[in-house]
Amino acid sequence: MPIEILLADPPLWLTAPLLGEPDANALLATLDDQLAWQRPTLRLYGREHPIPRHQVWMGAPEASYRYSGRDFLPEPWHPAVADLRDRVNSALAVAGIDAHFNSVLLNRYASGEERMGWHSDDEPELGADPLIAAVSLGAERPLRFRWKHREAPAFNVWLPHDSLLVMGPGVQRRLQHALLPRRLPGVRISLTFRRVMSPR
Ligand SMILES: O=C(O)CCC(=O)C(=O)O
Ligand SMILES: [Mn+2]
Repeated sequence: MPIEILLADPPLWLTAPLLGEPDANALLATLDDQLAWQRPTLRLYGREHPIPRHQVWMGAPEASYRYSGRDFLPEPWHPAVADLRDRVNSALAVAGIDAHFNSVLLNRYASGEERMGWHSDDEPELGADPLIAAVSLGAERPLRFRWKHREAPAFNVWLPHDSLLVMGPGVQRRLQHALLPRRLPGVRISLTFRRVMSPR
């Protein structure tokens, strides 16, 4: 698997292809068809707003997780997602990284209008300096990064079908990321693997 080093410090790596076209296409179709996609609402300035995408939180039974001010109990592992988790864990083990992901947030964007706003994945449950690995399937979209202290210009990372983006230690502390709306067609599903450190 060729690895493209986007940033050395903090480490930001992209690798593609991850599974190969036939397996990636089959996984996209399986997830699209078989998961119980949800569109929870968020309370903003006293009003409820449905999130601008669908999602499923999946993981080990004890890995409950707080995200955007809400508690989520994980869905049990879907076998196809558990297989992908094992592949991502072993891909990182080859690079000497002990990832042990025990949970994943799956996001489904029906089109380029659907999005995720600026944030860092820095919830306390993820530990001091989390490692996050994001698998992208379907429509290619840019993930935009900006430095919290504006020490360098913001930049885009285009995430092709069947790719793996590794956000290493320091990325969540020093940068934010967002999937901004774009006039692009096509369904995209991302899976952001995480390790919940202090399961409750
Ligand atoms: O869809 C993406 O690539 C971004 C998802 C993301 O940032 C997240 O799940 O925290
Ligand atoms: Mn994120």
